[in-house]
Amino acid sequence: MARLLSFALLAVSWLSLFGLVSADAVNDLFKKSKPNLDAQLAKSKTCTKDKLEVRKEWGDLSATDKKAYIAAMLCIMQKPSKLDKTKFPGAQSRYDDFVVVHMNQTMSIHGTGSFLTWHRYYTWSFERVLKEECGYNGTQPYWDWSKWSADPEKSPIFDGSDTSLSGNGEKINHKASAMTGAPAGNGGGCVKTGPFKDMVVRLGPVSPAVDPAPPRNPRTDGYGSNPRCLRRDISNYLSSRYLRTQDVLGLIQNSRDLATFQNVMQGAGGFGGGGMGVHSAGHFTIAGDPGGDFYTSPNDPAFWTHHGEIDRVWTIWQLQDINTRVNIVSGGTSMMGFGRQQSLDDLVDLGVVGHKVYKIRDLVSTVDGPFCYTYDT
Ligand SMILES: *[C@@H]1O[C@H](CO)[C@@H](O)[C@H](O)[C@H]1NC(C)=O
Ligand SMILES: *[C@@H]1O[C@H](CO)[C@@H](O)[C@H](O)[C@H]1NC(C)=O
Ligand SMILES: [Cu+2]
Repeated sequence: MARLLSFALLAVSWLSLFGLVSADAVNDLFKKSKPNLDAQLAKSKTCTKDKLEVRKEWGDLSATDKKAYIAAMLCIMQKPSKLDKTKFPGAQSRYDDFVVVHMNQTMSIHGTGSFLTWHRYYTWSFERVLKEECGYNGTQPYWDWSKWSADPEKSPIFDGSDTSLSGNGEKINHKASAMTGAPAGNGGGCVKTGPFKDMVVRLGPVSPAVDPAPPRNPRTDGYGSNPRCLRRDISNYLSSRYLRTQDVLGLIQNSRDLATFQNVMQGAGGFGGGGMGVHSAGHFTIAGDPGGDFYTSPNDPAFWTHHGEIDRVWTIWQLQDINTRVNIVSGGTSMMGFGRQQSLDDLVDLGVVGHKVYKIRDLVSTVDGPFCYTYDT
């Protein structure tokens, strides 16, 4: 009996050592915590089960649903900006408004206490604008990185079909990324396939991380109009190392507190030393311009599915213990922990793309405050 038990334990540790976790492991964790979602709903002041919206993985949407999301995104790219044209000449569409708001606040929303809540509200606001200004009926889809981590170019998000968010950039000769150390990917040039092949990127660059460098913006703040193509440099180099099921599972299971969770998620070093957090790994799997630019990354149409997944992973982490993991904030007001510690009463203001200024405490739960959504399992 004891021998059997130790054999079983040995088998388990070998399995995790080799990363042979079930592909459904993260989903299983989510399923097991569903009673906690019900408990959250029972306490919610604003959201009820019958109003609850469900966000799905891109690959699980029907072709019709995918096309509706794509059409709504193309629609807000045609609607006029609500920003002052003299201050933000590069912001010509409603979509661009989102990019400007992210550029403007970049230094206070990454590596800070507001990172998770800010990006939750930001992604939700994008979904809301698609609905309210372009008649979209669906929810914000997410990119389950792990499902496609072996070959992201084959994923339904990046396969270049008319139900994708466009494919890789054209393959051009270029240097390895100075930012991540990843070798040159399979693209690097302009995206020439799928619904966003004719998209015009105008804002930035601000901190370009691609070779060859994009043309410089006419203004030092990056808000000038700098029309150019959408570029990507997708490869499996980062995804096959840092976005596998065991990477996401490890992030959720090994992060005992919020500071650890958000630092590892965004950090240079994952658990087990070295490596890269899932947040950076996702962004630099898309890479290119603006995808690999810290400031202007929302200008790539795949940004929202990436941040949908960031939000989903945080949601699953929160649901493991709703008494200690929801009503909290951790981190400072400026990047890398400088500035004062943030509090739940700090404000999150999305300007022209938000509909209200919220406190961080209003944005910590997906089923309270302005939110009433969850993720499929
Ligand atoms: C940029 O940020 C400042 C300070 O947070 C804010 O006052 C201003 O309204 C922001 N501008 C835009 C366009 O979001
Ligand atoms: C959204 O749903 C409404 C009501 O069901 C319908 O009338 C409308 O055509 C739908 N819009 C889109 C873009 O599918
Ligand atoms: Cu961001």
